[in-house]
Amino acid sequence: MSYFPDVPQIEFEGPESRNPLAFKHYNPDEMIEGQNMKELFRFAVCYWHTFRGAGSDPFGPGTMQRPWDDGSESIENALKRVDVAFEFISKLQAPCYCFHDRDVAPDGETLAEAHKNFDTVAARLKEKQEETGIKLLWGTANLFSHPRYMHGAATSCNADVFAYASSQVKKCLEVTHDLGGENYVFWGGREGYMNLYNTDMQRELDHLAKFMHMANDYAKEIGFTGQFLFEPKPKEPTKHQYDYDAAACMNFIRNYGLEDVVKLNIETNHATLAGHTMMHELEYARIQNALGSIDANTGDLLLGWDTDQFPTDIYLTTQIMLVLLEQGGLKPGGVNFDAKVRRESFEPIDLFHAHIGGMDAFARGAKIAATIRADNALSDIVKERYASYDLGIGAKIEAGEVGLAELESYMLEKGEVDPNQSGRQEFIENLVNQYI
Ligand code: XLS
Ligand code: NI
Ligand code: NI
Repeated sequence: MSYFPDVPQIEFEGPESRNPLAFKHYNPDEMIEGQNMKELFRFAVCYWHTFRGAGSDPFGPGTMQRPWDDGSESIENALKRVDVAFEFISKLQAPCYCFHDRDVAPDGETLAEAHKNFDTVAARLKEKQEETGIKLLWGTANLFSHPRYMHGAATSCNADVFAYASSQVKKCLEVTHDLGGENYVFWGGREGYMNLYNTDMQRELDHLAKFMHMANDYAKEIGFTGQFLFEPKPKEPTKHQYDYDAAACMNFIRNYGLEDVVKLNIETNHATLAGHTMMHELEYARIQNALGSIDANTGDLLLGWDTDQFPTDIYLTTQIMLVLLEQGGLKPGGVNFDAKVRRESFEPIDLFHAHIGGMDAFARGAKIAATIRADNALSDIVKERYASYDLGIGAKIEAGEVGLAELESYMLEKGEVDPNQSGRQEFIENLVNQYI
């Protein structure tokens, strides 16, 4: 039984191909800086947007045609969706997938029933993983959709809600572990606040940290050695999200002694909502050994919210790959398409076009970034720019050999600084354009 009978296995056909159902640049076996593309990207398809996204928005209901889905919350429907998902992911040659507990399995009337539903579907996921070799990049719990999470989960003012969320995380860790998941993600959902008049920020942050420590303790108990990831996002749904950006997350992580436990899962559209570029967020995480994984998507320049579009911009993917190659890849993390097709792109085939385009955009970005790196085109410029710290007084500053007094004597004797040099931004932008 095939759910995509008209779609063949997607193969690499090269840049000259005009076949929309073929890769022009993503070639799983092609080597980039000593790794093949499959291992370099570890592409993942996300379950929530791709198999649960209905295309609804605040102005109207869903538009998606998903002929296999009866729209019900039945177990049968959920099990059928697993078959659809694995056919899709296999045909796409994506090695991994990601889910929330409530994407894959129906919620229950009680927590016990929800656990049972999750187990039933997880058994099918496991079978399909074994059959296809597709791996679970990460699991996570949905701690934001159900009305009980109106005030947040770990940061809710209601201790029972904290307990419920903890139970969901416990179960989701068990399932993620059982499915060989390589990471576990915390996206804050509603972990933030709308108004300080009714909020004890200190207590909420303490609770969030306790929550993560408990998850880590439990992971150790069950032998889950996957990487924990904290996913920054500045707004939506609350006004002040505690996980605003990479810097806010790192400060939280250090403040609460989580630096050996949690890395970051950086998402493009979240970076831009925070007023940063994706490259900034990635580099900020990387230099602190905290770049764990990425959620690949993009926002829209003219729309100010989390549109989660598929990334097709080669400048964006080139910038991302400059950082990822510098780190030598993301393993055990990967590139998860936390992206959804537009509401107007409602046919199943659009899911293929979207992912093929995203994978090709990353492959092209990687090739361009690797060439820039092979030529040392940017690294030489940066090195040269800081050369004054390689010798003389600069080297002494970096080595901690001088203080204010020594620097004052140095400057009194010298009188004036060496002349500054041009930053050459326009020249460098032109240079990058030559590689695109
Ligand atoms: C939402 C987040 C979410 C996380 C997983 O904006 O990106 O999809 O990746 O909970
Ligand atoms: Ni995400
Ligand atoms: Ni998002």
